[in-house]
Amino acid sequence: MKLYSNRFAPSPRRVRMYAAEKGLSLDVVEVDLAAGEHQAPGYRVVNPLSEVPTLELGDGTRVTESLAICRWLEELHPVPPLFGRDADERREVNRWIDRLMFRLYVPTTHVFRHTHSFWATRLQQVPAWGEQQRTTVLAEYAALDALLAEREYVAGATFSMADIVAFTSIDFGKPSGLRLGEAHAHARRWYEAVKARPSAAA
Ligand SMILES: N[C@@H](CCC(=O)N[C@@H](CS)C(=O)NCC(=O)O)C(=O)O
Repeated sequence: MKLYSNRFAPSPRRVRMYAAEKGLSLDVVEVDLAAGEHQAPGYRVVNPLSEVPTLELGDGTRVTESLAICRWLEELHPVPPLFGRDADERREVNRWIDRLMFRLYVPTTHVFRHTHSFWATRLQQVPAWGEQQRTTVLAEYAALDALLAEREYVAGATFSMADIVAFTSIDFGKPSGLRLGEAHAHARRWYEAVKARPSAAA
Protein backbone atom coordinates (compact mmCIF):
# COMPACT_ATOMS: atom_id res chain seq x y z
CA MET A 1 0.00 0.00 0.00
CA LYS A 2 1.21 3.44 -0.92
CA LEU A 3 0.69 6.35 1.46
CA TYR A 4 0.92 9.89 0.13
CA SER A 5 2.17 11.71 3.18
CA ASN A 6 4.08 14.69 4.53
CA ARG A 7 6.55 14.37 7.37
CA PHE A 8 5.42 17.57 9.17
CA ALA A 9 1.66 17.21 8.77
CA PRO A 10 -0.44 15.68 11.57
CA SER A 11 -3.09 13.93 9.46
CA PRO A 12 -0.74 11.58 7.59
CA ARG A 13 1.26 11.14 10.81
CA ARG A 14 -1.84 9.64 12.42
CA VAL A 15 -1.86 6.96 9.73
CA ARG A 16 1.90 6.35 9.86
CA MET A 17 1.80 5.99 13.64
CA TYR A 18 -1.23 3.71 13.49
CA ALA A 19 0.42 1.50 10.85
CA ALA A 20 3.65 1.33 12.87
CA GLU A 21 1.70 0.17 15.94
CA LYS A 22 0.14 -2.55 13.79
CA GLY A 23 3.39 -3.57 12.13
CA LEU A 24 1.93 -2.72 8.71
CA SER A 25 4.41 -1.58 6.12
CA LEU A 26 3.49 1.35 3.91
CA ASP A 27 5.26 2.61 0.85
CA VAL A 28 5.43 6.28 1.91
CA VAL A 29 5.49 8.93 -0.83
CA GLU A 30 6.51 12.34 0.51
CA VAL A 31 4.39 15.20 -0.82
CA ASP A 32 6.12 18.54 -0.26
CA LEU A 33 3.32 20.80 0.97
CA ALA A 34 5.64 23.80 1.41
CA ALA A 35 6.60 23.55 -2.27
CA GLY A 36 2.93 23.18 -3.27
CA GLU A 37 3.27 19.64 -4.65
CA HIS A 38 -0.21 18.84 -3.35
CA GLN A 39 -1.67 21.56 -5.61
CA ALA A 40 -0.08 20.13 -8.77
CA PRO A 41 -2.54 18.69 -11.33
CA GLY A 42 -1.00 15.22 -10.96
CA TYR A 43 -1.67 15.11 -7.22
CA ARG A 44 -5.18 16.53 -7.66
CA VAL A 45 -5.97 13.32 -9.52
CA VAL A 46 -4.77 11.36 -6.49
CA ASN A 47 -6.68 13.55 -4.04
CA PRO A 48 -9.13 16.11 -5.45
CA LEU A 49 -8.98 18.06 -2.15
CA SER A 50 -5.19 18.42 -2.54
CA GLU A 51 -4.66 16.99 0.93
CA VAL A 52 -2.52 14.32 2.53
CA PRO A 53 -2.88 11.54 3.47
CA THR A 54 -4.13 9.40 0.61
CA LEU A 55 -3.79 5.63 0.83
CA GLU A 56 -3.47 3.92 -2.56
CA LEU A 57 -4.22 0.22 -2.74
CA GLY A 58 -2.75 -2.33 -5.12
CA ASP A 59 -5.87 -2.23 -7.32
CA GLY A 60 -5.62 1.56 -7.63
CA THR A 61 -8.36 2.34 -5.09
CA ARG A 62 -7.56 5.57 -3.26
CA VAL A 63 -8.75 6.23 0.26
CA THR A 64 -8.66 9.65 1.90
CA GLU A 65 -9.40 10.86 5.46
CA SER A 66 -6.90 9.67 8.03
CA LEU A 67 -9.37 8.27 10.55
CA ALA A 68 -11.39 6.46 7.88
CA ILE A 69 -8.15 4.90 6.64
CA CYS A 70 -7.26 3.71 10.15
CA ARG A 71 -10.76 2.41 10.87
CA TRP A 72 -10.73 0.44 7.62
CA LEU A 73 -7.28 -0.99 8.40
CA GLU A 74 -8.57 -1.93 11.85
CA GLU A 75 -11.28 -4.07 10.23
CA LEU A 76 -8.60 -5.94 8.31
CA HIS A 77 -6.01 -6.09 11.09
CA PRO A 78 -7.86 -6.12 14.42
CA VAL A 79 -4.83 -7.19 16.51
CA PRO A 80 -3.55 -5.40 18.49
CA PRO A 81 -6.81 -3.48 18.92
CA LEU A 82 -6.38 0.30 18.62
CA PHE A 83 -10.08 1.17 18.48
CA GLY A 84 -11.12 -0.93 21.49
CA ARG A 85 -11.81 -4.63 21.99
CA ASP A 86 -15.56 -4.49 22.53
CA ALA A 87 -18.51 -2.13 22.23
CA ASP A 88 -17.78 -0.31 25.48
CA GLU A 89 -14.10 0.23 24.67
CA ARG A 90 -14.93 1.30 21.10
CA ARG A 91 -17.42 3.80 22.51
CA GLU A 92 -14.71 5.34 24.68
CA VAL A 93 -12.02 5.38 21.99
CA ASN A 94 -14.36 6.93 19.41
CA ARG A 95 -15.79 9.39 21.93
CA TRP A 96 -12.32 10.68 22.72
CA ILE A 97 -11.28 10.77 19.09
CA ASP A 98 -14.32 12.91 18.22
CA ARG A 99 -13.76 15.22 21.15
CA LEU A 100 -10.04 15.63 20.50
CA MET A 101 -10.52 16.29 16.80
CA PHE A 102 -12.98 19.12 17.56
CA ARG A 103 -11.44 20.58 20.71
CA LEU A 104 -7.73 19.94 20.24
CA TYR A 105 -6.75 19.13 16.66
CA VAL A 106 -8.90 21.61 14.72
CA PRO A 107 -8.23 24.55 17.09
CA THR A 108 -4.49 23.74 16.88
CA THR A 109 -4.68 23.97 13.08
CA HIS A 110 -6.42 27.35 13.38
CA VAL A 111 -3.67 28.69 15.66
CA PHE A 112 -1.08 27.55 13.10
CA ARG A 113 -2.89 28.84 10.05
CA HIS A 114 -3.82 32.22 11.54
CA THR A 115 -0.73 33.11 13.56
CA HIS A 116 2.27 31.40 11.92
CA SER A 117 4.40 33.14 9.29
CA PHE A 118 4.29 30.00 7.10
CA TRP A 119 0.72 30.92 6.17
CA ALA A 120 1.21 34.68 5.82
CA THR A 121 1.44 34.57 2.03
CA ARG A 122 -0.82 31.55 1.62
CA LEU A 123 -3.94 32.63 3.50
CA GLN A 124 -5.87 35.73 4.56
CA GLN A 125 -4.87 35.36 8.20
CA VAL A 126 -7.12 36.50 11.06
CA PRO A 127 -4.63 36.60 13.96
CA ALA A 128 -7.30 37.40 16.58
CA TRP A 129 -9.10 34.17 15.63
CA GLY A 130 -5.84 32.25 15.93
CA GLU A 131 -5.22 33.68 19.39
CA GLN A 132 -8.77 32.90 20.45
CA GLN A 133 -8.26 29.30 19.34
CA ARG A 134 -5.07 29.17 21.40
CA THR A 135 -7.21 29.51 24.53
CA THR A 136 -9.38 26.59 23.36
CA VAL A 137 -6.27 24.43 22.91
CA LEU A 138 -4.91 25.37 26.35
CA ALA A 139 -8.27 24.53 27.94
CA GLU A 140 -8.10 21.08 26.31
CA TYR A 141 -4.53 20.57 27.57
CA ALA A 142 -5.88 21.23 31.08
CA ALA A 143 -8.78 18.82 30.54
CA LEU A 144 -6.38 16.15 29.26
CA ASP A 145 -4.18 16.66 32.30
CA ALA A 146 -7.15 16.12 34.63
CA LEU A 147 -8.16 13.01 32.69
CA LEU A 148 -4.65 11.55 32.72
CA ALA A 149 -4.39 12.06 36.47
CA GLU A 150 -6.89 9.22 36.72
CA ARG A 151 -5.99 6.87 33.89
CA GLU A 152 -2.91 5.76 32.04
CA TYR A 153 -4.10 6.48 28.52
CA VAL A 154 -6.69 8.78 26.99
CA ALA A 155 -9.47 6.21 26.54
CA GLY A 156 -8.62 4.04 29.54
CA ALA A 157 -5.99 1.55 30.62
CA THR A 158 -4.65 0.70 27.17
CA PHE A 159 -3.02 2.65 24.35
CA SER A 160 -5.43 3.42 21.52
CA MET A 161 -6.09 5.58 18.48
CA ALA A 162 -7.27 8.30 20.86
CA ASP A 163 -3.68 8.57 22.15
CA ILE A 164 -2.40 8.87 18.58
CA VAL A 165 -4.87 11.69 17.87
CA ALA A 166 -3.94 13.53 21.08
CA PHE A 167 -0.18 13.03 20.71
CA THR A 168 0.04 14.09 17.07
CA SER A 169 -2.18 17.11 17.76
CA ILE A 170 0.01 18.24 20.65
CA ASP A 171 3.17 17.84 18.59
CA PHE A 172 1.57 19.86 15.80
CA GLY A 173 1.12 22.76 18.24
CA LYS A 174 4.86 23.16 18.71
CA PRO A 175 5.54 25.41 15.68
CA SER A 176 2.87 27.74 17.06
CA GLY A 177 4.45 27.82 20.53
CA LEU A 178 1.85 25.50 22.05
CA ARG A 179 3.32 23.11 24.62
CA LEU A 180 2.27 21.16 27.66
CA GLY A 181 3.57 23.14 30.63
CA GLU A 182 4.35 22.93 34.34
CA ALA A 183 0.65 22.71 35.12
CA HIS A 184 0.25 19.57 33.02
CA ALA A 185 2.36 17.02 34.93
CA HIS A 186 -0.02 14.11 34.26
CA ALA A 187 -0.33 14.90 30.58
CA ARG A 188 3.45 15.24 30.36
CA ARG A 189 3.93 11.80 31.97
CA TRP A 190 1.56 10.37 29.34
CA TYR A 191 3.22 12.39 26.53
CA GLU A 192 6.69 11.04 27.38
CA ALA A 193 5.33 7.48 27.50
CA VAL A 194 3.76 7.83 24.03
CA LYS A 195 6.86 9.55 22.66
CA ALA A 196 8.95 6.58 23.79
CA ARG A 197 6.93 4.19 21.62
CA PRO A 198 8.74 3.33 18.38
CA SER A 199 5.62 4.35 16.42
CA ALA A 200 6.11 7.97 17.51
CA ALA A 201 9.04 8.19 15.11
CA ALA A 202 7.00 6.94 12.14
N1 LIG B 1 -9.80 15.13 7.17
C1 LIG B 1 -8.51 14.93 6.53
C2 LIG B 1 -7.71 16.20 6.67
C3 LIG B 1 -6.47 16.17 5.81
C4 LIG B 1 -5.69 17.46 5.92
O1 LIG B 1 -6.19 18.50 6.37
N2 LIG B 1 -4.43 17.37 5.52
C5 LIG B 1 -3.55 18.53 5.59
C6 LIG B 1 -2.24 18.15 6.25
S1 LIG B 1 -2.52 17.72 7.96
C7 LIG B 1 -3.25 18.99 4.19
O2 LIG B 1 -3.04 18.20 3.31
N3 LIG B 1 -3.20 20.31 3.98
C8 LIG B 1 -2.86 20.90 2.73
C9 LIG B 1 -3.27 22.33 2.70
O3 LIG B 1 -3.92 22.78 3.64
O4 LIG B 1 -2.97 23.02 1.75
C10 LIG B 1 -7.79 13.74 7.15
O5 LIG B 1 -7.97 13.48 8.36
O6 LIG B 1 -7.06 13.06 6.45
